[in-house]
Amino acid sequence: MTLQSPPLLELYYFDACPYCQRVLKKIDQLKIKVSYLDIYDNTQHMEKLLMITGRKTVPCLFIDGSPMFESLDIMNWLEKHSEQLTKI
Ligand SMILES: N[C@@H](CCC(=O)N[C@@H](CS)C(=O)NCC(=O)O)C(=O)O
Repeated sequence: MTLQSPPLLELYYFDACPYCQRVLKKIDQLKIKVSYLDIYDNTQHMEKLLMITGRKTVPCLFIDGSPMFESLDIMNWLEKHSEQLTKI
């Protein structure tokens, strides 16, 4: 995937999820700007995740509105596109 402009990144997650933690660590390492949506901190986030994807599974990274599941896929995608992403 070639990115035309830096995409909006939104991560649905919760703290106690180990798969989320490894994605959070990768985001931190790469210093990528991401919006965080904790699904237990705010039930509206979980409802939105369920409404859009039909699933409650996290981590889920929305890339310009398109959901990506699987922590390893998300980490690989972030790594691959890191240079084109907005940094903090
Ligand atoms: N293989 C997935 C596992 C993700 C997973 O099992 N997440 C748990 C939380 S730790 C979850 O969301 N379970 C609830 C569900 O799938 O509905 C990954 O690596 O992302």
